[in-house]
Amino acid sequence: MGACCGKPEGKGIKAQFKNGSEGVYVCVIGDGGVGKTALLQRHMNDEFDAEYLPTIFDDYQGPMELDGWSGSICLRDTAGQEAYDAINAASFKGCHVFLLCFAMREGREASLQNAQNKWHKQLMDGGHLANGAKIILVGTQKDAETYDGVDDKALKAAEQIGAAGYMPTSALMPLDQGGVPELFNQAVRLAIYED
Ligand SMILES: Nc1nc2c(ncn2[C@@H]2O[C@H](COP(=O)(O)OP(=O)(O)OP(=O)(O)O)[C@@H](O)[C@H]2O)c(=O)[nH]1
Ligand SMILES: [Mg+2]
Repeated sequence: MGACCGKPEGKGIKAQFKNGSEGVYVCVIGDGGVGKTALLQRHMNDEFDAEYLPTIFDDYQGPMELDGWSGSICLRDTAGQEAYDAINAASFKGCHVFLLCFAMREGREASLQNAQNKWHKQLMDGGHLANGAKIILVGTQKDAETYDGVDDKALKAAEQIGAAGYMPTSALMPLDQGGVPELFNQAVRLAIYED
């Protein structure tokens, strides 16, 4: 298993995404403070904000071009805080790809357990994976001091939940080092290409 990277060989674009007819919906989910909004900010604006402002929900829409395909992409930012579970469920609806985030930082081990138990369970229980939606397990904050065996644990978790792959990232690092463009490109590819 691996989620990286580049245009897949010999696969066509799904009919629903041809000619830009349907937009690609990508949703970031996971515990509060792991860095979901920071990933989106790095991806969209090439910016990083050290200040933590918890999200309730946010939607970003824009054009996207990849591998000669052009269409639109909608990025849905969700809340890690439990008080917003009901709003989150509305954001999960109809998404093609879930970026299921946990923090690789020392001291945030529980965020990987929650990715596997709490967040994946919410996707399953809500039927959000029923239409063939895909998951990438995303490690965030790889620039920080990380805990022992984080990559092995993440790979195992990714396999157990049937994720398409595991990608470690950093929103703090420059675009060409943090794995963020690769992550969003891979998310779009998972959505648009035939399996
Ligand atoms: N060092 C480092 N810090 C990060 C990174 N990503 C996010 N942070 C910091 O972690 C804190 C939380 O980031 P957010 O992106 O707001 O977290 P979130 O997952 O969106 O949190 P909620 O909206 O509450 O669910 C902020 O202070 C960020 O600056 C990263 O890649 N590296
Ligand atoms: Mg946020």
